[in-house]
Amino acid sequence: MDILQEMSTLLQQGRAPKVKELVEQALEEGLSPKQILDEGLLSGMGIVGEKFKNNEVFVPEVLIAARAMNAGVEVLKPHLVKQGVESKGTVVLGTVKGDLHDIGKNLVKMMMEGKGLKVIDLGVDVAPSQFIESAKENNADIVACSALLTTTMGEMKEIVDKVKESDLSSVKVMIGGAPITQSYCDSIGADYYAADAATASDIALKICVG
Ligand code: B12
Repeated sequence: MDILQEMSTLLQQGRAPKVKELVEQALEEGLSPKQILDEGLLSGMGIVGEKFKNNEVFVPEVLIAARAMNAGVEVLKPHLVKQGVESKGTVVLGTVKGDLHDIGKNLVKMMMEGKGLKVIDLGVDVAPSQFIESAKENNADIVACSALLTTTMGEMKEIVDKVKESDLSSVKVMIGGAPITQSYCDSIGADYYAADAATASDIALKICVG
């Protein structure tokens, strides 16, 4: 089997040490870091994302595959920076104030990173002002907010209002989490809603690269 195809398969199986080894081997064989990233790691993560969206694999498999992806990316990182591969866009991501649920947010982060986006993860219990400050500091394309509680989802309206009030007119607000719906998204004037991490990363990439 071709080394990149093998890397993709092992990543889907979540075999982090093997993936790391193959990335090292591919670099030694002279493959370009970008080719390894696109055709080995991102291709594998893309397949996992599709399967997750179709309920063919579940949260544990995605987390394990993402760990394998991270192991491979760690080896590639210095080479990618050297080669000047730029990130495709910047997303400021967090779980809203009062809410400590982060499993879904972390999946969104992994899938977005898997698409080549830079994700600034503000963690959980993030106040609206923190989203705004970070978006300004990092020249973000997207502010992405997660909420799992009906009592905290109202925070998203404040974030949307604050983005509109500040000089961040080109920044899009994306929202998600179990209680969030498209109609809620429309009612608070947020730009995008996605029901799952794979769709969230597809939309984010489209926003950033057109
Ligand atoms: C795990 C869990 C916890 C864990 C959280 C651990 C952690 N590190 O996250 C713990 C035990 C800490 C917890 C605590 C609480 N929980 Co809780 N919890 C859950 C549970 C069982 C699973 C949530 C989860 O991780 N799902 C798996 C992930 C993968 O799914 P997800 O988050 O929905 O994310 C997906 C999508 O929504 C989307 N997505 C998520 N974020 C984003 C963001 C963007 C931008 C986009 C586009 C998409 C997107 O993509 C993800 C992947 O596809 C849910 C039940 C449920 N059905 O949701 C209850 C649930 C959310 N919890 C609930 C409650 C009540 C609480 C507590 C108040 C309980 C208590 N009395 O203390 C506390 C609140 C603590 C707090 N302040 O946040 C209720 C909420 C009810 C409501 N109507 O608001 C639920 C629904 C359980 C229930 N049926 O009662 N909880």
